[in-house]
Amino acid sequence: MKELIDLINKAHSIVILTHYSLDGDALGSSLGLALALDYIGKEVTVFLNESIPKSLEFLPGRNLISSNCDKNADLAISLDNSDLKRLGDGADIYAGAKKKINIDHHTTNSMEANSLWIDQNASATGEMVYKLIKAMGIPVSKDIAECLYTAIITDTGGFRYSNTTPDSHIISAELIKCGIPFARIAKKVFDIVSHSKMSLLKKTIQNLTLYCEGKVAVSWLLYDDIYPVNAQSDDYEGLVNVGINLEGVEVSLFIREEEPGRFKGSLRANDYVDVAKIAGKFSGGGHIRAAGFTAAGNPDDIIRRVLDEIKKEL
Ligand SMILES: [Mn+2]
Repeated sequence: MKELIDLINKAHSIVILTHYSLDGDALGSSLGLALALDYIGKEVTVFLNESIPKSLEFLPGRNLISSNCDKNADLAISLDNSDLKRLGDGADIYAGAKKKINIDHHTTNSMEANSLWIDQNASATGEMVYKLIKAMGIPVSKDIAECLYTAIITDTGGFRYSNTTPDSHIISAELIKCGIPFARIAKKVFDIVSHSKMSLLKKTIQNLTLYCEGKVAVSWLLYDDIYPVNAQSDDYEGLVNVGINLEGVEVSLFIREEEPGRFKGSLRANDYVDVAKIAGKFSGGGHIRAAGFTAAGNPDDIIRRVLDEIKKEL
């Protein structure tokens, strides 16, 4: 911690970087730290080269975001990112900075830095940023608290995932004391559904079909379902869960036609099936209970081929 603070104190221009395909922890921890460093007079920017998901548009500190950052900053701080490639266009900015700090909670991390702080027990990078801000003696404003609270609730699924710790709750309690509208934040992050997502959900539920005595749920969206509703990438998030959360289901398969004839598949399992192995048969991959793949051709054929592999693993 002393080493980190020393590097920060010596720097004037600081660029904060995080992984692409932004999530609540990536953006929340980045904006929370940026607001804190801005408060103590640093020239700080958060590098982003993608649009902010609608569910996170409410986060404060967006004036500190830029897609055009100093390539020779005094200090680059990488947050919530385990791999240089996942910084996307930010990789050059990280490489060009005079000093580098890497703060993350992933189990594997291949980032090089002058100072590393990896805590696999932290539920979110936002938790670590909270500890850093406190250690630096910077007051946690309501805006900072909103950012860090969002980071923690998104990475813990609202304190429901197994990565939740007493610290996640203790820090969140401190953040709530700052007067943040926590119920409104949770609603924005977890509950509000866009009109296009609602259309996709309706169709996903309509198409849901059960196999293997109800142990396997399959659903799909065709290009003609997706194209007219003008869906954004985060509108697809969680559609595979419609099947996996149905009572009695062990494996859920969801495919969507990204472009005519090209499908993206998601697989989820509840307790015992290794879906990474199944995805591997289609040149995909992932984790044992959550995996994905891509496939080309006719949807009935793709579903039949994946079902054959699922049956072998059930
Ligand atoms: Mn995270």
